[in-house]
Amino acid sequence: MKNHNLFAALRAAFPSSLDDVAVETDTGLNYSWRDLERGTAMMANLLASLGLPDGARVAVQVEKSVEAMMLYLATLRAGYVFLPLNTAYQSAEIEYFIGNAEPSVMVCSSKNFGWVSKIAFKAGTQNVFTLDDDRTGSLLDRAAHRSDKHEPVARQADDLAAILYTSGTTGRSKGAMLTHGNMLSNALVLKDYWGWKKGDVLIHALPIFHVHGLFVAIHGALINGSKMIWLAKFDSKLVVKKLPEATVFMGVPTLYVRLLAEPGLTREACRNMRLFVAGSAPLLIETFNEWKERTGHTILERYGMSETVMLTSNPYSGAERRGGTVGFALPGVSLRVQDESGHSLPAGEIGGIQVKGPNIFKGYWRMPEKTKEEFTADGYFKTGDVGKIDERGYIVIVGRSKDLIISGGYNVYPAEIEGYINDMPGVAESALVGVPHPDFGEVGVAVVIAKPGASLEGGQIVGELKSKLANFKIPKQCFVVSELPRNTMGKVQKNLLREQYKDLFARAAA
Ligand code: MCA
Ligand code: AMP
Repeated sequence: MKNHNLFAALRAAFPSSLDDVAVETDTGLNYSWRDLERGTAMMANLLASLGLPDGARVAVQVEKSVEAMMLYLATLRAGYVFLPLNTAYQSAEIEYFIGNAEPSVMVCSSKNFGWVSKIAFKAGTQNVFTLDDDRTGSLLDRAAHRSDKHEPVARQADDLAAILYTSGTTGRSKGAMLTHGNMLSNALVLKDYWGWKKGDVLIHALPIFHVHGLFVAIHGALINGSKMIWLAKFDSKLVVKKLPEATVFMGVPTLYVRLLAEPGLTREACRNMRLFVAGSAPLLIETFNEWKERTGHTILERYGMSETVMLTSNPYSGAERRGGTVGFALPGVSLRVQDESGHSLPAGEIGGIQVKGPNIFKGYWRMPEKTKEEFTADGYFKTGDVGKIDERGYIVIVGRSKDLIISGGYNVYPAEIEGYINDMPGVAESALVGVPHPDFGEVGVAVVIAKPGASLEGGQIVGELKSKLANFKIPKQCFVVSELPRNTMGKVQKNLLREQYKDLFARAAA
């Protein structure tokens, strides 16, 4: 019977000359395809030696490194379930994820071992390893003693490969369960749709704990046997320097905005480039146009979610790439726009975007009720994004029905931050809204009401949040006001707050 293990498919695409360079790092290290093959085999054998239960989760919060990527691949190879965690998450956030996912293995940076292992052991995790970005840590020490031969464990297309935490519409984070089949089908579609070819070189400058950097970029390069130029952290100068050696780049809009600020970004620097892909947040038309003017390249914008991997894309060839749109539904994906009563809308009309296809996730981890709510009776997933199909068939996202702020490509859920603010002494109520920002696209601004007699200070509230939450979730400003605008039902009118504060960061843009 065919093995649907995603790793097996990626491995099968490695070039026959295993000594070629697969990954070149910004510290001057070269990893060959053989290194990836052997390194992932040794890590997979280590995982196999731990006697983990079937479907065991391997939770990972480490700095970006090639070894961290290998750990992801090794987890697939060994047939377990990968659970990546943003390095910005702090203890309360990690405690929630570990408590919810109950991983059998936790891998963290050695500097965090003290607090992470405490949380993990308390939650029943039996194996806690360290992995640092300088090729050290107990994971590598232990894997070094293992065989470098390993047969990818047999998996069905429907078997779980990864869990990605995302908040979806409301409330606490939910684990989106992605299968081997979800990810492989998407990787194969994108290989074809984006015209991946022999000799392509990808600049990998995104974090590897979310869909964009971990799946779209890594799967894209590996399934095409393409070399990656690996940047541990996004650095606009370094990207510009490396552009002449590359053919493909992927980034969130903030990366494009920062690259445009580099005088070295010229047509000459992009002479070998074939494709610039943007996604994870709306790309402003100004950025799209400026990029075209400066580099001669038309950015290809696409749209996806943690629950679905990639859903739509502008065309690579054969038709125009239209700024301000996310292109067409990918082959195999059915996409429709519906109104609130469940009627499909004709082109041009705005409604909720719903999708179906082999890339759509299996459901939310241990939340069958929530999963049911997010699907229609005929099996479409409700994305929570609001959009329309334009007169030429291009999909345009106009907003979100979910209360979500996307800041620099990271999702911030107002309810979570409001919850923390509301728990502070002296706070009666709070609202977090997203406002335009020249660098991050959108950032959170908090508006707070004090309890009678309490005296609050915005800076202090921000300071307290910093000790509890990932840095990208921290409101860039916090205002203490005497009242919040409300509708007749008493509900806070966030649209009015967004309007009131929309120019807060406009000056920085000028
Ligand atoms: C950093 N800061 C931020 C953000 N990142 N503030 C708001 N939003 C952010 N995204 C703040 C920090 O809190 C800190 O503030 C200061 O900026 C410097 O932090 P540092 O980490 O040095 O920032 P940076 O290295 O300049 O990072 C900016 C970044 C990064 C490179 C744009 O945010 C990034 O890599 N974003 C990409 C996210 C991504 O991959 N998303 C894909 C999700 P202070 O100094 O006050 O402490 S996948 C997805 O969405 C779907 C499925 C899809 O379609 O792809
Ligand atoms: P995540 O929860 O990190 O998977 O983020 C998914 C959300 O990112 C989607 O539901 C959209 O709201 C947003 N998104 C992704 N790509 C785009 C895009 N090209 N334009 C606008 N929004 C996007």
